[in-house]
This record gives sequence, C-alpha cells and structure tokens, in this order.
Amino acid sequence: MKLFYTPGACSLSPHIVLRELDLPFELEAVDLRTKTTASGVDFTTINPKGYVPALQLDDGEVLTEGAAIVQYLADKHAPGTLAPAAGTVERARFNGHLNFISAELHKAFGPLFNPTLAPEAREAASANVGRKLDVVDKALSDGRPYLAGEGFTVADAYLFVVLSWTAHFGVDLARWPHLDAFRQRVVARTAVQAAMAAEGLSKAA
Ligand SMILES: N[C@@H](CCC(=O)N[C@@H](CS)C(=O)NCC(=O)O)C(=O)O
Repeated sequence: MKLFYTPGACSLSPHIVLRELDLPFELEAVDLRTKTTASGVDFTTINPKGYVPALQLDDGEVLTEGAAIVQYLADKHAPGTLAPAAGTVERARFNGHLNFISAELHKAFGPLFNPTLAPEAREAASANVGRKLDVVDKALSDGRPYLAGEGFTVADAYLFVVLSWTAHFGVDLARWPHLDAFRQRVVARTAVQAAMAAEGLSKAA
C-alpha cells in the first residue's frame, strides 16, 4: 500500500491508523499547490479530486476520502477493534462521530487556511470552529478516554489531527478541557509519535 500525504494535513489520520495496525506501507508526499507527488507524478492522475489522503492498494486500486480509508483499514485488518462492528448501535454512534469530524469540524477549519481571509470573516470562522469543538468536547465530558468509550478508534485519530490545527490558528484548546486532555492522551501513543516523526512534525503539532 502507498499513502499519498502532505505533512500535518488530514492524511495524518490514515497514516496514524496504518501504524496503529502495524501494516507495511509506503509514503509519498504531495505538493498541494502544484498537485505533484514527490516522485514527480501529476497527483490528479492518482486522485482526480486533487486532495490528500489517497491510499493506493497493492492491486493498484486507489481509495480516497479520509473517513472511508480509515474505516476500510480498521474493518479489514482489525475488525471490531479500531471501529465497532458493522450493524451495531455502537458503529452507528461511531459513524456519527466520524461524519461530524469530517463534514462539520474539518470543513469548519477550511476558511482559516485562506491567508487572504478578511479579519471579520476569520473571526466568524474561528467562532464556528469553536461551536463545533463545543460539541466534541461534550461528547468526551462523561470521562471516557476516547470517542467510542474505552478503546482508541480511527475516529480518535481523525479528531486528533483536526485538533492539531488549532495551534496554528491561535485557538487555545484550554477552553475545552476534555479535548485538551484527549489531545495529550493521543499524542502519547507510539503510533502517533511515529507518524508525526515520519512527517517531520514536532510533538506539539
Ligand atoms: N473530503 C476529503 C477532504 C480532504 C482534504 O480537505 N484534504 C486537504 C488537506 S487536509 C487537501 O488536500 N487540500 C488541498 C486541496 O483541496 O486542493 C477527505 O475527507 O478526505
């Protein structure tokens, strides 16, 4: 398998999952401005949508969409471990978390990555991110260590990556104590440390 990634981007989520599962894989970086991979390939020939992550399987099949990729990896390589079993209420709740992180929280960060965003629009975007963080903080407020309960799942990997962006935009996680504690819990995981080191990210990222 080969994961097409950009350091610190949402592709860090499947990268963490590949390492949590101890699977053999290669990494290839993508320059998102030029849409060119490190080996000089036009990335849009691999993922016509032009964004990371993309996971190329050993038979050449390419999977896209981070939430789909991490569920595929969990279901195929550790059924019922990094994602609850399909068809259960637990899985439906877990899917709710994954969808919220992808469609609400991840997307809420989008405007903040635009360096030309007007100050008022930036303030509105930050407030919107804050409202989404309120929701996830509440989900962790019953003392559970991870979104689905006691065990780490692929939804936690994705949430961790999105939380890591807050530091770049001056959003202080101290306002969300459960999320802050969650981030510290997840960053300490061996697979997370290894993925971050491989992407050249510091522990604080
Ligand atoms: N819906 C996609 C969105 C992926 C996405 O937003 N990727 C960002 C990095 S976090 C990217 O590659 N942006 C560059 C672009 O869209 O041109 C997914 O969840 O995988």
